[in-house]
Amino acid sequence: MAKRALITGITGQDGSYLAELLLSKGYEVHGLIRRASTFNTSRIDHLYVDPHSPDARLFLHYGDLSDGARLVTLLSSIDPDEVYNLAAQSHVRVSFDEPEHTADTTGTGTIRMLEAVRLSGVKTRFYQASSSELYGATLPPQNESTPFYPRSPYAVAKLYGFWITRNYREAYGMFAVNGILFNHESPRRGETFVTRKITRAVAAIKAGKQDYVYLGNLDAVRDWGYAPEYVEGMWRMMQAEEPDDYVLATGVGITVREFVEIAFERAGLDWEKYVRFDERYLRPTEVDALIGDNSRARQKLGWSPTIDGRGLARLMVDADIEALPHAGHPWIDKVRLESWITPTFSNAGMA
Ligand code: NAP
Ligand code: F7E
Repeated sequence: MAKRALITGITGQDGSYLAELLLSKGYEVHGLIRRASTFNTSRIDHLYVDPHSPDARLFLHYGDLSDGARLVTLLSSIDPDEVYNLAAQSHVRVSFDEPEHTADTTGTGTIRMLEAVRLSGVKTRFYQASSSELYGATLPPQNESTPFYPRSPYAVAKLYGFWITRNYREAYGMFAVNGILFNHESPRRGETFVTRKITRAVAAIKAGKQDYVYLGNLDAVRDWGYAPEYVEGMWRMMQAEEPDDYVLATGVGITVREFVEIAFERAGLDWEKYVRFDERYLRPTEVDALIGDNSRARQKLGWSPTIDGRGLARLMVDADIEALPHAGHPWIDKVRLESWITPTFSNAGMA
C-alpha cells in the first residue's frame, strides 16, 4: 500500500517541493489549500492530475489553520501516515504588522493540527515546521541545544509551535518532530523575502525594466540553503526510528550585502548603482546572525546540503533572468508592489 501524506502549506515554496518529493516516492499526497478569490496554486499546477483519473495521486482540500473543526474532519477522512504542518504566516516583518493573525495561524494553528490528530484518533507521524528564528538574539553557531531568544511576533508564535509539538510527543507518545530549519530559498521563494526580492530585481534591472531596488539592513547574516534539499531533510526526520528535533542548515553564513554583490555580479552589474536604502524594510527588532550547526542531522539522518548562500545567489539570478521574458506585466507589477507597503512603526533612529 502506498503511504498517504497530508501537507498543510502545500501551495508555498516548501509545500510544493515536498509534494514533488513525496509523489516521486510513490505517496498519495493530500494538500490543504485556502479558498482565495484568485488562483493560489501556481507552484503546484504542474503536479495536478484530474482527480477523476485513475492516475491521480495528488488531492487538494479546502481548509484553514484557523478552523479546528475542519481540520479534525479532514484528518479523519484522509487518515494519513504522515502529516507535514508547513502552513504559516511566514514573513517576519509582516508579523510586526499582523501580530495577532500571526499568533493565530503560526502559533495556535499548530495546536489545532495536533489536536486534530489526537481527536481524530488517526495513527500518524507529525512534522512541525520550526525555524532558526527561534534563536533570534542568541549568537551563532546554533544547534539543538542552543537557548532560544525570539525577536519577532513570528518567532514567538513559532516558539509556541515548537514546544507544543514537543509536549504532545511527551504527553501522548506521538511521533512528532520539529525541523529547526535555517533560511532556505529557491526560484520558487516568495517574492518579498530578501533573496528573491534581490534576484528578481537583478533580472528586471538587467532587462531595463526597473531602475533601483530598495532594501533595509544589509548587515544581517543568514545561513541560506536550497529548499529542495531541505524538504528531503524533513522527509528523513519522519523516517527515523525515534522522533527528535533537528537543525537543517549549511553552516555557512553570509551577509545580505554579500548576497547582493554576488547576485548583481552574476548579471554583470555593479550593485552600488542600483541598491537604495529604505527604512521601511527594517524591523523593530532584528535578528543579526544565524549560522547553523547541522551535526545531528548529518550523523543521524545522513543529510548533507550541497548549495550555500553564494551558490544560491547565482542559481536564483539565472532562474529569474530566464523567467523574465515569460512573466509579462503582472510580474513587474509585483516587483513594484513591495515599494508601497506602508511603514507602520517609527524607525527613523534605526537607519
Ligand atoms: P510560504 O512560501 O510562505 O508558504 C506558507 C504556506 O502556508 C502557503 O501555502 C500558505 O497558503 C499557507 N498558509 C498561510 N496561512 C494559512 C492558513 N491560515 N491556513 C492554511 N494555510 C495557510 O512558506 P515556506 O517558505 O514554504 O515555509 C514553509 C514553513 O516553514 C512555514 O511554516 C515557515 O514559517 C517555515 N520556515 C520557513 C523557512 C524558510 O526559510 N523558507 C525557514 C524556517 C521555517 P497561501 O499560498 O494560500 O498563502
Ligand atoms: O530577511 C534583511 C532582513 O525576510 C532576511 C522566513 O522564511 O527565514 C525567513 O525569515 C534578512 C533580514 O527572511 C530587506 O532584515 C534587508 O535580516 O528574507 P527575509 P527572514 O526574516 O530571515 C526564517 C528562518 C523563517 O523562518 C521565516 O519564515 O534580510 N533585509 N532588506 C530584508 N528583508 C526583506 N524581506 N526585505 C528587504 O527589503
